[in-house]
Order: sequence, then C-alpha cells, then structure tokens
Amino acid sequence: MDDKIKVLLEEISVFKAESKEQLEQFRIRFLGKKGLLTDLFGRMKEIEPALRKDYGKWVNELKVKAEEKLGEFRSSFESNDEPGYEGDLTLPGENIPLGALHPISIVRNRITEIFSRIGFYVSEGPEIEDDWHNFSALNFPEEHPARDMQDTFFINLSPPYSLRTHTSSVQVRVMENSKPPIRTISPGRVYRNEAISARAHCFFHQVEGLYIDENVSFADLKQTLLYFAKEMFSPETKIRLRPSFFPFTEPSAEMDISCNFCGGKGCNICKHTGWVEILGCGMVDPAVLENCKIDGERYSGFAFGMGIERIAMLKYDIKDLRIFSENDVRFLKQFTGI
Ligand code: 2NL
Repeated sequence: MDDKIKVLLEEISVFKAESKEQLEQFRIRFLGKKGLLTDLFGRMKEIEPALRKDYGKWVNELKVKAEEKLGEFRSSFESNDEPGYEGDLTLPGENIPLGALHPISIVRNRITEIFSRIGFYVSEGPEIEDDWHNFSALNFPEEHPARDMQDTFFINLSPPYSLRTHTSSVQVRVMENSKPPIRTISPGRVYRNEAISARAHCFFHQVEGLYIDENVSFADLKQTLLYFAKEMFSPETKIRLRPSFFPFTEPSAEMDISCNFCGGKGCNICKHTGWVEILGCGMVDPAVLENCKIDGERYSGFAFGMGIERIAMLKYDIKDLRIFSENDVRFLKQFTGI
C-alpha cells in the first residue's frame, strides 16, 4: 500500500476529538472541499493504469474510515448539546491532562530529600527582610563593598527593608531561635538587582544548608557535600574544592563536580575543563555565630549555598534560565512524569 495512505490511515485510527473545534479541523483536513481526500482522488490520473484500481480502493477505504470517525465523535458532541440531556453513561470520561511539577520544584524536592536523609530539617522564612538578617548578622558591615555584589530591591523605610539576596537570612533566624546541634536546609526564592540575561535574573531560587555542633570540621563539610553530589548527579561523581571568599564563612570554597556529560574528558558543558561549578561553601565565621548568640569557642559549623536554576540547567541541559519563569507549557509539559 502507498506509504502516504498508510500514514493517513494510522492518523485517522488514533485520532480523538476533544472538542467540536478539533473535530471540525479533522473534517476540513480529510473531507473538506480542499481536503486530503479530494486531493488524493484528484491524483488518480497520475497513477499508472495498472495500479489505479488498487489505489482507488485504498483512497476509498481512507474516506470510509474518516467518515466513520467523524460520525463517531459528531454524535457524541451533538447529543451533548441537546436540552435535557442526561448523559450517556457508557461514554468514556473526559480526558484530564496530567499536570507536571515545575523543574525548579523537582530539583528543590530532590535536594531537600537528599539532605533530609542525613538529618537536615527544612526551614523557611520571609522574602522581605530587614538589614540585620540579610546583611549585618552575616558579617556584611554597613557601607562595606561586599554589599555591592548583592545589590537588591530596597524598601525605603527607616529602618530599611529589602528583598532577601540569599536564604542565609532564614538560617540566621534559625540560629537565633534554637540551640545547637543545628542541621537545617533553607530552600527559597531570592532577589538581586541584576541585568537580566541567559545566566542572570532579578530573582532565582536557592538552597542553603547549615550544620552547627561541637567539633564540626572541614572534613565533615567535604564528606557531606560529596555524598550530596553522588546522590544528586551519579555515584561516579567526584568533587573538588577551590578557595574562595564569602563574608560569612572562613575559610570559603567553591565546589566543582566532575562533568557528568563527558565523564571529565572535556566538553562544551564543562568548557573543556572536566569540572563544573555547582555551589559555594565554607566554615561559618565565628563572628556570625556570635551575632546569633552562639558560643563560637564551643561550637563550629559549615554552610553552603547553591542556585537551583543552575543545578536544573545542568541536569536537564537547559541553556537559558529565563525559560524557568516564562510559564510556556511547551517547556513545562516536558517534565510530566519526572
Ligand atoms: C552561593 C554561596 C553560600 C553560605 C552560602 C551561610 C549561611 C550562614 C552562615 C554562613 Cl547562616 N554561611 N551560607 C555559605 C557559603 C556559601 O552560598 O554561591 N550561593 C548561591
């Protein structure tokens, strides 16, 4: 049988109209004056005489099937419109399309689940923060240039409020309100005054983690984050730590994972280095502990922070972070079932 006709027969056999409009489109496509069947019948003269009879038979079959389909759905839509209709209880139920979790939610849930397995509790707090919880308690003195990196949206009140630039502010609240041992993970939306591009937005999502107890060391930090990287990406994942700076940790580091796309050999994703940066971390600066009324002589701790968009971009190979907040269903639909 002619391949084209086969494909059309298949299309007709799987077709389901969800609305009158869809059915009308189906009718126009196949049975309309300028539809496919008119076209196929019109081609009869182009067919070799020996094959014409079979060709005619197939096109006819196609027509019968299209008419049957049309009749099947037409009756179901029309009877629906009748006043006093009580419903044909044998009709199949209406198709309810399944929704999907947003990729940011998927990744956030995965991160919190991994840390909750080793005793971290989720903490949340306000997005509109005072200066103390967002900056001063975290060792950003007023007028210090470190604040420039975290320019945000200020609300002109006295004292001033602003949109939080990280969820460390939540962890400051946890430290102020509880006693060590503290193991907490703070997911949430944060804001920065950024020029919007494929890599930066004026808001994004973060997960920060904090662990405070007696004798918490850099080795604990490293092993905890290695466990996380293996669970989040793959059991083969390696990590490396590079020295860095944050006002609230000392020492501070950026953590890279071995590139999951090329296995560390070098590719576009890792810019041919074999490594991809995924988070910042460090030992909590004793000054921060003291700000939150925790004895920095007795207790120590580590903290880390990561951007959820960044992890999602790596996991799902997404090149532009603006797509996360455009609400385009063609993008969101792709996460059904994850
Ligand atoms: C990054 C780096 C980091 C923290 C966040 C933190 C919180 C408290 C005290 C000390 Cl309460 N530190 N959080 C520490 C190091 C890095 O985030 O790149 N985030 C997207």
